[in-house]
Amino acid sequence: MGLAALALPMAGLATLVNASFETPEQVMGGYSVSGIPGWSGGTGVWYIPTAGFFQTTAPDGHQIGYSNSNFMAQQSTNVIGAGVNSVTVQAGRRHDGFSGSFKLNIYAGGSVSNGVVTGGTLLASTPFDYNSIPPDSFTLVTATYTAQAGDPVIGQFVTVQFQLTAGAQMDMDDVRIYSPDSQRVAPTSLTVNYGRITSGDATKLALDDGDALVICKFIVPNQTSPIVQFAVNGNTTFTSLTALRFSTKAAMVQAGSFSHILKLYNFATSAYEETTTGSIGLAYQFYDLPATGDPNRYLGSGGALKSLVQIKQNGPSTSATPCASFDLAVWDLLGS
Ligand SMILES: [Ca+2]
Repeated sequence: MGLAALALPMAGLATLVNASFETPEQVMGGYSVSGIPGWSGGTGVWYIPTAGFFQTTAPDGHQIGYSNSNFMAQQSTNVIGAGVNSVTVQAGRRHDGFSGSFKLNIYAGGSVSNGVVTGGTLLASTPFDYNSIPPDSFTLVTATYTAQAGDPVIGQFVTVQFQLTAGAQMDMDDVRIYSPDSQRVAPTSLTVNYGRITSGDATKLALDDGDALVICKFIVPNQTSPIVQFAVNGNTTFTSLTALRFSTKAAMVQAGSFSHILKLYNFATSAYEETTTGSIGLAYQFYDLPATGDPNRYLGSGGALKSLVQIKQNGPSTSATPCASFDLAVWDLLGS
């Protein structure tokens, strides 16, 4: 697969605050009721499943957002660009009768208060009817606006709104914005430092499609060393970045106690920095490492990008040579 095929200008970076509703962190089955950080007009976040109320896991992370209000909104730092602009959300239906239907609205600009958008331009509105999906499930809802060159909304901030249209409660997760100033870049190559590839190659990391790269423990130099470590390299056509996030979707193949670690490569200092560590088990999870500060230190000459993925073993496993599956490893960028 060539470089051009791996740069997917349609895909994007959620530049919304708390787009996956993981803040504030709840205990399993727990929920908050006093607003959602980042969101105007929302009610709370909820760590599902909860027996009798929502009997499935969150589409992304552990928690979903829910609102018992008529409106919920947030203005992003994405701007409308010439071309295709879209917003997606995982819209959910609860187990019980307290579900609701809503519209996903995209505005250009405006100001947000109590979930209501004032002064903006409504660009797209897609209805979600909770009766269209089974209880305890989610479905992807997309609203799209195509801006032609010279469109006066170009350059205005993308504002996302959820508008209750029927029933009691809006339930959602994983809000994403795709705009022409954003780019998703998949690795063009990878270098395995620890572990041995048993299936797949760098091309398996481009899409969240269940077709994974599998790397197993092999020769480990010492007990503190990761059992799996690989660097991924990619290239963007952007020459300047305003935001960067490296994400993976990964799972262990065998049971045990393991950590999943991501690091970003600073081309200015020739060293890895910024790390996120999470636990990794048998179920696929998404892991995100957003850059802090000026992301241009992570942009090398010719648009080079480099990040590191590690698996550490923290205790016994059912296998002497445990394996990890990596379905996705991508950089989401905002820039030009
Ligand atoms: Ca979530």
